[in-house]
Amino acid sequence: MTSATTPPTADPALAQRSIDTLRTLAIDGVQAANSGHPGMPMGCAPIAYVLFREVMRHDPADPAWPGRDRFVLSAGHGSMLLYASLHLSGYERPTIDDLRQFRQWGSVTPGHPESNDLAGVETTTGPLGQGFANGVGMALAAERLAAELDPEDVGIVPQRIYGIVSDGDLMEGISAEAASLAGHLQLGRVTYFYDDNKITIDGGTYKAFSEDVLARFDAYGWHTQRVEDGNDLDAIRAATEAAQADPRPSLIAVRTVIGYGSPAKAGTAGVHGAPLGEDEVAATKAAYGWDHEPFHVPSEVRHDFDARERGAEQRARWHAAVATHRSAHPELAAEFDRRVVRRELPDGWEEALPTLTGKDATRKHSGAVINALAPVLPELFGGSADLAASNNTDVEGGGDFSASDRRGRNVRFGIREHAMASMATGMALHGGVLPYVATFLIFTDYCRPAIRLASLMQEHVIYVMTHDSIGLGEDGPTHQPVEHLASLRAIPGLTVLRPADGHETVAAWRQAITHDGPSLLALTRQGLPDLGERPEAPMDKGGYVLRDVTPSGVDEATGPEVVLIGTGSEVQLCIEAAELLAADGIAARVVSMLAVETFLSQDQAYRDEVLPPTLGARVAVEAGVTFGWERIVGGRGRIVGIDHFGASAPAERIFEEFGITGQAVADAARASLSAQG
Ligand SMILES: Cc1ncc(C[n+]2csc(CCOP(=O)(O)OP(=O)(O)O)c2C)c(N)n1
Ligand SMILES: [Mg+2]
Repeated sequence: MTSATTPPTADPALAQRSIDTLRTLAIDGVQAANSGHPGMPMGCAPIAYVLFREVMRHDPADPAWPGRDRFVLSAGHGSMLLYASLHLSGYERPTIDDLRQFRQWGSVTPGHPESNDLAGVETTTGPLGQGFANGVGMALAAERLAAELDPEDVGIVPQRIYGIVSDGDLMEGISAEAASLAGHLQLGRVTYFYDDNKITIDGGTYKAFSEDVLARFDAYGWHTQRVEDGNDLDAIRAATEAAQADPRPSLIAVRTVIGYGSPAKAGTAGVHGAPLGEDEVAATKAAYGWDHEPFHVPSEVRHDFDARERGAEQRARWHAAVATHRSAHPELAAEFDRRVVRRELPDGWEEALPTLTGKDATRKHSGAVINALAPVLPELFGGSADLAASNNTDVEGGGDFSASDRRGRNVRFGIREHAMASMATGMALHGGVLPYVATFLIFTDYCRPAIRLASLMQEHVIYVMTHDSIGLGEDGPTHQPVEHLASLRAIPGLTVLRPADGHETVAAWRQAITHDGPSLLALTRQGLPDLGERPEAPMDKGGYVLRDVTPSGVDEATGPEVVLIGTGSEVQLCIEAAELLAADGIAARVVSMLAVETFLSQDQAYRDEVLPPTLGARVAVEAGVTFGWERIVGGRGRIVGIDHFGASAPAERIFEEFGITGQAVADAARASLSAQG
């Protein structure tokens, strides 16, 4: 794993002008937008210069080249630093006009970097700490991929992960989780520069942050260094080289000055997140010896910074390594091509999907799916936050991924849900692996910021969340999710799947694997009955008619009078209720709503077929808050749910006490029928 570095420019004055160009572009972008964060780019410009100009292997002509180094701006508020660096490196976008459009409607230069807007932005950042953990996930994916597909280290996975992290990033708990795991797993591809400027929004870090950060990272098993002067390019270069040479992940604390160069504002919180103002812009540019119109890029700076020629060479070297690898290991090369270059699933993988019958917990069915798919989908790579046996996520016989075994299939994330979820996003962004991560559904609260960002980015992550209701029983209300399904469904772009038996669990996994976005599986602890063989295709529509139950003596063609809609463990209650109703001569339809979002995205005709508009009598049942089900049941409908916390007792008793029963569903159906106009 070598990092080709480009020699520094021979003229230190030119390097200085390049750095000042980064600074002035950031100043001008923020000034033009009349909002944004100039201070961090002004302080960190030398770090970005050394990284983009000398250290990183990247090619502006092919920003997604798989062997490139990844740059993560964890302190996403410093977005103009990234945009200016990409521009000066020679990326097609952002253009100078794009920089002028900073933070404007429809621009590729939004307030915080968004990975889907602009090539070269490796991940969407802004919520502090997330980028830190994303980068650790990228390194994890790279390690596994290299061990799996490049056993002789020919160099087809040479990438390293560089990042800039701020005080805020290192105060956030998620970075502690991710750093702890990165140290434990010795993810030496990670090199983070800590923007040690001793300032946050509320003022000096002395107010709230006084630990010895490097001692903390030493204790995590990181290689740590200090650069005393953030403008000392040679010191930054030397620290980078030392970081590359060390097998541990690296943190380089660089003593910087926020708003460097601003006579009135440097070193103060005032320059963190507000334009300098015209007078101070002028004073700052004078201090740099900069006498140009806004957004000016001197031609010699363009030439100095331009990464295209060396990027093309670096990429050519990578292609040569890929060719060497291909002749030595054609099968591994084909696999690399499929997973990393084409990013496709293997032909025929679906044939490995099992048929799961019989009564069992959906978490167990899910474990069976994972193990059936593991041999045919080697990219499926993940694990649990210390609940593997409960979540049923282990690939049996797959071994553990560890510092000494990079081929291990199961990741032991430890009790670090937040970092786990964020690392999964990084793994997906990296490519070549299809990450799945697991914990109890209740602890999606600990994952939520990362799930939200994965949804914003539409990254392909599978969350396996078990123990999905009061049905987990004795552990009680601290462990029983109530509001979680509703709150997860409220996240745009996240598909929440709650299968009702083995057949639906298989369908849910198939959908999660084929859907190029995040999916969350909500699975039971308790056993659920097999609802019978049935075609799979309707399950893909999210909600479908499971059964129409017609009372004896009634013509089937008459159709149902009431629709009972359930998810997961409550679908069986709908069937029970339908039978009770049938005994009273009422025809009921049972709809299984495997994924509400997917159902709602179907065309009107299909939705009307499942839920005929003429049928106002409807009941939805789910062992969680009723919030959101109004959308499905409408004004005359009834909702059977739990709008309060759970309780500690055997599961059956809790369902009974809280009125989540077939009888309650049948009663609600009668109430809905009589409420009809
Ligand atoms: C999780 C999260 N909390 C709060 C914020 C709002 N915020 C943006 S930057 C920042 C802290 C600024 O301090 P630092 O990270 O040191 O950046 P600097 O001011 O040095 O650029 C805060 C609180 C955020 N972006 N993310
Ligand atoms: Mg700071």
